[in-house]
Amino acid sequence: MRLQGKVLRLGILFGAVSLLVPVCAAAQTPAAEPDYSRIFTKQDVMIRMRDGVRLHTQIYAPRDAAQPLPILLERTPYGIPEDAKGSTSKLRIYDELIRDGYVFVFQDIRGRFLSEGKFVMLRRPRDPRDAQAIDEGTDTYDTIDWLIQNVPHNNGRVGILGISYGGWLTVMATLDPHPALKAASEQASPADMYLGDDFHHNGAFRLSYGFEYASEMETDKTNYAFKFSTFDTFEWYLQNLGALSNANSLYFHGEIPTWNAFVEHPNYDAYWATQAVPPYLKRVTVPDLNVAGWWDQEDFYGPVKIYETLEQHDSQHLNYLVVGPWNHGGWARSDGRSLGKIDFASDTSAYFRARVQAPWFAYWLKDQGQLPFREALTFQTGSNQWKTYGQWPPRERITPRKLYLRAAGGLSFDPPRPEDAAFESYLSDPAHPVPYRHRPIGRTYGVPGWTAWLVEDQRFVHLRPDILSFATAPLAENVCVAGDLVVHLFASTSGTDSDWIVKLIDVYPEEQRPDPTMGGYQLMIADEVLRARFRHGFETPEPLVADQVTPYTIDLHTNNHCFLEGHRVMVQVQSTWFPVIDRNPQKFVPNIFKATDADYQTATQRVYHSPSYPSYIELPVETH
Ligand code: PG9
Repeated sequence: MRLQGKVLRLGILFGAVSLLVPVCAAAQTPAAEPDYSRIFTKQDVMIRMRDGVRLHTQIYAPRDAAQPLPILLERTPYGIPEDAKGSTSKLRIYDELIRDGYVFVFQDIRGRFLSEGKFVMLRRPRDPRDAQAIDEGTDTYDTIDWLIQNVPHNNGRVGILGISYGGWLTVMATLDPHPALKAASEQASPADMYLGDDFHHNGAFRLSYGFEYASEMETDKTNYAFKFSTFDTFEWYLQNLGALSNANSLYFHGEIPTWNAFVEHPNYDAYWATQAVPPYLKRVTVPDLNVAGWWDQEDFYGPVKIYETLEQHDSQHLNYLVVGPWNHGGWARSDGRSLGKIDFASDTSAYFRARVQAPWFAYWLKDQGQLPFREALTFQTGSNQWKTYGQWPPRERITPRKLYLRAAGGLSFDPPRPEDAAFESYLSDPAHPVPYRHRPIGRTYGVPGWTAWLVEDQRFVHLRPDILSFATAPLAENVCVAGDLVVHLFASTSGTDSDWIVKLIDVYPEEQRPDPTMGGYQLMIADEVLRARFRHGFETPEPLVADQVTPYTIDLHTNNHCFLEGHRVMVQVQSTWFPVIDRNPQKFVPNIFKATDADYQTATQRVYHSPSYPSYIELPVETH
C-alpha cells in the first residue's frame, strides 16, 4: 500500500472524524488500549447486497455472552483501522456499551476501503417506485437482514449509531428501516450541505472544508490528504489558489465530482434540495437519540434540524435531543471536562456515554432500565449544568429580548437614541481577509487547530480595523439564554455583493483565578455568515444596490448559555472569515465559483444602529 499522502482518520479510532494522521503514526498502539482479541471473537465477511455488490464487514461478538445479545451497527466511509492485535480500534469509543454486552458490527460503505461498488457523496435516497434502486438505506437493510440470520446468539434486535457521515448513514437507515432495527442514534449528521453544515453556510462556501474533504473522499478509495505546498493554508488559499475558478484549472482538473458539483450548483437548486435530509423525514420510524455539540466545527445545524423536523411527526414520543459542550464528535472521546481553554467543571462526555447513551440503547435493545431523560437534555454552558426540558426550544419561562448594537461600540437592551451616531464603518479587503483562527492555519485534518477553533479567544482579531465590536457593560446579573438566537442587521456596502459575519461573544471579567490569562477572554457562543446575494432566498441570488441600507436576518441557531454576572456580552461584525469561508468578490458575479482574480474588490461597509435602522440580536432569555 502506498503510504505517502495517505491518511488515516484518527477520528475513526475515536468515533469522531476530526483528525487525520499518517498511517504509519496511527499504527502505533497506545499502551492503554485493551486487548479486544481477548474480549471478542472477530469475523471478517463480505456481505452481498441486493444488486450483487459486496460490502466489507467486521463482526465482534463477546466471547463470554451468557444470553443472546443485540447488535450495534456502525457504517463508515473512513475505513475500519486495526490495532496491533488485529481488532479494530473503533471499539475504543464504546467502553460503556462493551461493558453492557453487544455484538459490534463495522462496515465499509459502498465504494470505500475494502467494499465493492461505487462511492457517491451523500448518495440521495432512492425513488421508492424503482424496485431495482439501491441506496444507503437498502445497503443497511440488506446488512441487517444478513446479520440477524447469520450472527450466532443475536437477540433479533439491532441498533445503529454513528457520528457525522456515520450519523447521516444512521438517518438513511431509519427512512425505510429493517423490522429488526429497534433504536438509532444520529450524532452530528449533516442535514443540509447548502444551508448549514460542512460545505456551505447560508450559501457562503466553506472553502477549506469543501476543498479538502472533496479531494480526501474522491481521489481514491481511502482517505487522501491534499498536498499543500505551505504549512499555513491561509497563505496557500490566498496565494496559490486565489479565485475559486483556479481550483479546477490548477489542481483538480475536473476529476473531483463533488467539487464539480459546487461549481455547477452555486445556488440552492434541486441538487441541494434533493440531497438535504429534512424532506425525507416524514415519519419517526424508530426511537432516535439526536446528539449535537455546541461548538461542533462541522455539523451543528444538522442534528438540531433533524430533531426539529422529526419532532413534527413524533406522535409516539420516540425522538430525543442531547446537546453538550462539545466539538465535532467530542462526546465519543475523552472525558469532556474541557474544550480548548474552556473548563466545564465536570466530565461531560463521560457522563453522556455512561448515563445517556448506554442506558438509551439498553432500554430499547435489552428492555433494561429507564430512559435517561424525557425529551431534551442540554448542557447549559456558563453555569455548567445539565438541564432537561419537555420541549426544545423551551417556551416556558422564556422572554424574547432585543440586545441592540449602539453607537461607540455599545451593546444594550435599550434601543438606539436619535442623537447618537447612526452607523460605524470599515473597509473590507478580500486581498487581506480576516483569518478565522490564528495563523498558521494548518490543513483541516491531521494537525492541531481545527477541532477547537470555535472556542479560540477572539482577541486574536479584536480591534482589527475591518471588524466592528459592540459590547455591554459588565452584567449586573446572569443573563441566560435557552432557545433560538436571531440577528437583525441593517447594513450597507459600497459593493454589489457582500458577506456579513456575526459573532456573539462572552467576555470574561479581568480577574481570573487560577489562570490570569483568561482575564478578558472572548469566548464565541454563536456565529454565522450570510451571503448577501441570498438575503431574499437561496434559489436566486440578487445583487445589492451599492450604499443602500439593507435589512438582513441571520439565524444564529439554538443555544443554552449563561452570561454570568460581571461578564460582558459582545457582538463582532466582519465581512471575511478566511479560509473557512471563501472570499466574496464584493462585486456581484453570477457564479462565484467562476469568478476570476480580477473580480475581487474592496468595499466600504456600514453597520447601522440608529432608531430607523436598529440592528439587534433577539435573545430567548430565561426568566425566574
Ligand atoms: N463532517 C464530515 C462530513 C459528513 C458528511 C459529509 C461530509 C463531511 C464528517 O466528519 O464525517
